[in-house]
Amino acid sequence: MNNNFKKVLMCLLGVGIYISAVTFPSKIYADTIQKKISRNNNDSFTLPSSQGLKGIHNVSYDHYSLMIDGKRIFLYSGEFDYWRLPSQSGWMDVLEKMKAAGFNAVTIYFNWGFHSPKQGKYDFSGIRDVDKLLTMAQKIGLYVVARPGPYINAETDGGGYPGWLTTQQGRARTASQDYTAAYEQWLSAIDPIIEKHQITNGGSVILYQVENEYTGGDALYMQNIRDKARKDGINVPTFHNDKSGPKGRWSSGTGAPDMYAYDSYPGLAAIPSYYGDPRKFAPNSPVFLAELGGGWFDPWGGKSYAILSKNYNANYENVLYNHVVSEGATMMSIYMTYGGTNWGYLPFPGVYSSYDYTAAISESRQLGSKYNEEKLLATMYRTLTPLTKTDPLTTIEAPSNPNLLANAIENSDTKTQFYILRHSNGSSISNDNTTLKIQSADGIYILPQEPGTSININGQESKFIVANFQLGSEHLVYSTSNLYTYVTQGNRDTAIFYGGQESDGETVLRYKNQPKVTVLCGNVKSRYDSVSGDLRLNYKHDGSISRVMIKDDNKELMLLFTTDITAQTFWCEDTSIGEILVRGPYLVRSASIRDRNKLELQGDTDKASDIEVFAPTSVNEIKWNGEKVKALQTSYLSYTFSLLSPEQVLIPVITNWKYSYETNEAQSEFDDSSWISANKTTTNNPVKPLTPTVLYADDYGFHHGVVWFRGHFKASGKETGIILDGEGGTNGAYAVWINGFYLGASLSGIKNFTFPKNVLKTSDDNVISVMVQNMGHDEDGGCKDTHKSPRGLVQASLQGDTTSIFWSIQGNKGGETLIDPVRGAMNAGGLYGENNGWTLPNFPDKPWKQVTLPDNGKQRGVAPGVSWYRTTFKLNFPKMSDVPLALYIKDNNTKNYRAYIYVNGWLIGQYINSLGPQNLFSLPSGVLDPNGKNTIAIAVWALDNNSTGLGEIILQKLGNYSGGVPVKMNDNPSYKDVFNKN
Ligand code: IPT
Repeated sequence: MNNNFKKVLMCLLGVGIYISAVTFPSKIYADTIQKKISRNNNDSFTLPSSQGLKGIHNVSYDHYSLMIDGKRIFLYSGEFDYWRLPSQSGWMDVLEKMKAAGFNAVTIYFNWGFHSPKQGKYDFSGIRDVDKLLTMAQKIGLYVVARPGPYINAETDGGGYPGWLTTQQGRARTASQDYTAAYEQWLSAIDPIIEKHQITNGGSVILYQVENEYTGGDALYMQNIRDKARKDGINVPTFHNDKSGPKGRWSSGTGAPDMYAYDSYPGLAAIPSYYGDPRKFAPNSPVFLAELGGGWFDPWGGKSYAILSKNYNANYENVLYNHVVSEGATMMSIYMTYGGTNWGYLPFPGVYSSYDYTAAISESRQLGSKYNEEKLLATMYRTLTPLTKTDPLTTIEAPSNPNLLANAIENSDTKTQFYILRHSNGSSISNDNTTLKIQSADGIYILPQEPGTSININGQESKFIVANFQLGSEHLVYSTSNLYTYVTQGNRDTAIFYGGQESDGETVLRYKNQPKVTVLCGNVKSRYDSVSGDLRLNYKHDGSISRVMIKDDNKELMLLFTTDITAQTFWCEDTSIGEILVRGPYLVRSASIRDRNKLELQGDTDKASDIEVFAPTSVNEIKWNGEKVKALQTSYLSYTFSLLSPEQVLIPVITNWKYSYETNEAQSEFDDSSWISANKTTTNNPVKPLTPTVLYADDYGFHHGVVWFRGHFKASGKETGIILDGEGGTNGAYAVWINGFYLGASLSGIKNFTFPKNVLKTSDDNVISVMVQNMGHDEDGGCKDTHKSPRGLVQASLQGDTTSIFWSIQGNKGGETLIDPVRGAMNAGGLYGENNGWTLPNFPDKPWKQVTLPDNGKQRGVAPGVSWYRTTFKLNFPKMSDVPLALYIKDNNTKNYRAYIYVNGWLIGQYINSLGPQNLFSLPSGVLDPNGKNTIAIAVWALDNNSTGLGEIILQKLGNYSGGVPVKMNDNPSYKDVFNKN
């Protein structure tokens, strides 16, 4: 073992460990509890605790911050939209992970279309049970920022509007009569649920958003949503989300909600300096980012989230968020914090099934570097309570290095100062050293004082320098390290400071009398100046943890200096006896105290892990996930124990595929007599059809997935072809047959299809079959009714003669009256297989043909159109494990086919082989049974002769964690249940 490594190890484990299964006299630190409730700095406090939120509270705000019961909070929220995770246990997992990272709130869009298959019908059951979701958030201890629209945007079908709303005459997002009646109906359904969960009624909802990025001019519309909310009992503050930077829309006058808020997605462009601007036109609101970019979405044919995450990375977040705070923001919500999956027909045409967004918590609920970074930031913002009441500090001198920029803010009561340093070009990755002059109540200093050292900004990062701050019982003059957090246990405070690998650190504290400084571990120089009372510590940040104990009278301060990466291995958990620190595991979900001195930790591990716990010395037993551990006490006054690596799991190879062709609708003998006659001659749609009757799917109650048209005509014999305009939205496609003969396919738009010789039956019935794929409804971001862009056929004219065609239409079985309400509107498409239960568990596929994958359809003589592949596989994962799985489609992208992937009857992904980029589909547990039989059904739509068949299908393990949230399976109706077969 080399010496350096030995040192690191010793520093991590503590020298002179004395072994004892923890049993020592239990002292009760009652005073600790009192102290925790109000951190001694100002009047802020850190509700909600991990013990959940209880009681009735009120919400107010001023120019500086939001207040709960008059106490200021820094709102660090994250967007999590439940409808992109069809699993209640998944919700629990995501919310616990947010709480564990230090988020104190969750922001939720409520999606109207997700709950309403039909006008007047609203469903809040199962995966739509938002009452349960809000109860979960409260129990976990998260405030909720509620955003029920009615319009939400969010890259989802119609921007959150239900399909049936596209048939209205009145313009959406205005005060038009029919639209008003419709959205009031939605609010009457959702508001009472939100109302009940308001913090003012004993829940945890603290804010309510009115509309979303409304750039239309209808003030009465905006006013009415707010009035309606008030009528429905919403009494927490309302706000709006102004579009793309602080433009001041709806900050005052008719239609203005209580507070002003806006969104900002600077992306990779220069970081704007507008964050404090709302103070000019909304002087009574705190600086509130209702959405602050935590990544970005990827379109069909896009780069892929793997590539995007290289740019929207942890460093990007570090620089952007600290900058936003440096301009006075005290309320922010990171969009997205968990993006999830556009399962079913949730996406608008611009996005594919994964909505990972490069968010802190990945689509498969996994944690990586962005999560870890956000944990550092969220915890710091919460720890630095004086951040909740600051004004800009305008007297600041520029840093000595001109490549760098410093912003400063100061608390107007405590005079605590925050200097935020970064490269003036936010995405610069150069290494720069500087000094910085500061002037606080403690004096004037040039940082750092230690000769030969400097403040290092290495690469894309920022420094958050705190000065004149009450750190527990002690006074921090300043530190050039970032403060992660501190905890108070009895008469001891423990604080963690960090900086980049090998960067210089200087921390100065003030003591009346020279304290006793003991460097327990690492290389830390200390010097005391008896004139100023300054105790200055100098060190370098490295991967080991330098530990310094400072004793003064009977107070102790333990300082831990380390790197950002090592700091990220710490978890800060609130318990009834104060906050504790846990270092080492992949995740600590929660900590609690039982019987006064027994510590119970809940968490996840991804490998064998050495754990260190900083807890009050009263603790005499530690349990990890319910199991007592052998804890040792270290010479650093902490406890250590080890956890084993997760059990290995076996992932089955998927075989035994069954195959069947469908596309029955294309055959001339197909009986379409039960179909709806497409005979409407008028439509409210602003786009007027070029056909004698209306051929818009939505006008006939078919809002999602594929619709089929069959057009009958008596041929004169002169017809030479047909011009069609099939509209499924961007990236949509349609396919055409005449009398069962395949004419070809086209992307959304106009195409001329020529009839080959001898397919027409003169003076007889001929049938044109058209299959149109709906990629979802457009959003209505511009308030132009664009969600009404037609889906279906806009034009259909025979060439060569003026022969009339009589059309009928078929979409998802039952239309707005769902045959499978459990899985809901977003799971209901109109393929033959979808309408006949081929997607469902236990569908009798015995008679189907056996095939192996990859399947070369052409070799087998398969015609273009739709084929299905079905199989089952079993899983049997260990108890208390979380093994995220994904389904990988492996094929070359030259083939022109599209696929719908069903798992246990849930459409978990749409695939376009020629477009990509997605070929890995996350399988949410709850949909997937980790301990049972699972059914896969894949519909493959080949758009040409050479593209039939399917590539390889591989089940992939994305991770293996011990811990997790026990999976509660969704209601999962089988073929028999849905089709009443027995
Ligand atoms: C902002 C929307 O409010 C949100 O719903 C979502 O669409 C997000 O953008 C992008 O993912 S729109 C803003 C970027 C103009």
